[in-house]
Amino acid sequence: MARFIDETRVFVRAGNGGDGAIAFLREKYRPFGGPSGGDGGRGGDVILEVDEGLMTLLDFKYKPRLIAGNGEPGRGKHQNGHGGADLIVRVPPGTLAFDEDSGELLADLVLPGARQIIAPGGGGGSGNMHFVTSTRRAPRIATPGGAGVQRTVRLELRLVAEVGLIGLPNAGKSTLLAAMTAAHPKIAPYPFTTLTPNLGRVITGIGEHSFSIADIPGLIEGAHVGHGLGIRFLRHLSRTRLLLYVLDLSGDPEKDFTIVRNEIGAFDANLIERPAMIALNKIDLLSNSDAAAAARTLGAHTGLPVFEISAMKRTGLEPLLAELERMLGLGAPVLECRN
Ligand SMILES: Nc1nc2c(ncn2[C@@H]2O[C@H](COP(=O)(O)OP(=O)(O)OP(=O)(O)O)[C@@H](O)[C@H]2O)c(=O)[nH]1
Ligand SMILES: [Mg+2]
Repeated sequence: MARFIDETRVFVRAGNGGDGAIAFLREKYRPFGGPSGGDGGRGGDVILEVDEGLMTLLDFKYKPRLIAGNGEPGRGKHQNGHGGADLIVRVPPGTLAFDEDSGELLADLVLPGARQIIAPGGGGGSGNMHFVTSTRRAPRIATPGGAGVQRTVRLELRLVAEVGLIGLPNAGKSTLLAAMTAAHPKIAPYPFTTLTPNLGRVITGIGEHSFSIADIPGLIEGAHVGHGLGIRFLRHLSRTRLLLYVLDLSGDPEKDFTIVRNEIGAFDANLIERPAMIALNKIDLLSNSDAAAAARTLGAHTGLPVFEISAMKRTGLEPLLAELERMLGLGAPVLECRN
């Protein structure tokens, strides 16, 4: 499996502009013709462009220097230099770019095909043909090309998903993702099976709508002070519109809810305000009446809608998906790939 990298640094350098030329026309019968030095070409830009097929910044580990082409100098006979080639760098949806030194946000790219220049190329210099005046017929003046911007850029990925799955390790988040989408995350009966986020897409209606779900590694008490895998993956919840708590009915779901809620609140208090609901999972392990009673208590305790499900047996998923869609404002759901 490809390694998931959601933060990295790259050095970027845009192209320098080409210098303007100093030249004079020397034609037969006109040995002292006018100034003819052309302009330098502008330097290429370094541009980020979203590629929907990418989900990690891993490529940049192997390609930490991104350099665009320099502009060519101007030439005689009024010829301008060619511009330097832009460097177009593909990044996953959800990529942010910051200037490492100033902290300035240079790009926040979400939609497929979205583009942003993160280092502009230098302008081309002017050739001497522009410096003629009535008193200065043969200027020996041209301007140099401008320097391209160079900077260290911190790239950060915040996955683009409408729904974020959160819960303790082993609650069944990855199982639920696999049940609702075509994703094939690793699932196993021990904590911290998921080490990096997984994304899946739920296709709804006749395929015209869809929304994506992020399954992030499980949280434990004290995650915000580094316990377990910590809270660094919680950044992937920042773009979600809705949080889905996955709680294991066979444990203590009320206590687990409180732990998870406290941890996400310690990371970012705004996350607590986000619309949320609960998938009370593993109902296959209890009798129907016990499950229903637990769901009622949990609903009263949390004030959130509670759905009784078995992600493993794929029961109770339709009402859950219908409510997710309703809250996201989409049409009726059709599950992708429910073998
Ligand atoms: N009986 C039962 N077991 C389930 C259900 N859903 C998940 N499991 C099991 O619970 C275990 C953990 O499931 P995962 O989907 O890996 O849990 P997770 O929340 O992704 O765990 P982490 O990745 O460690 O955070 C696996 O053995 C699953 O088969 C369910 O509805 N019923
Ligand atoms: Mg998992």
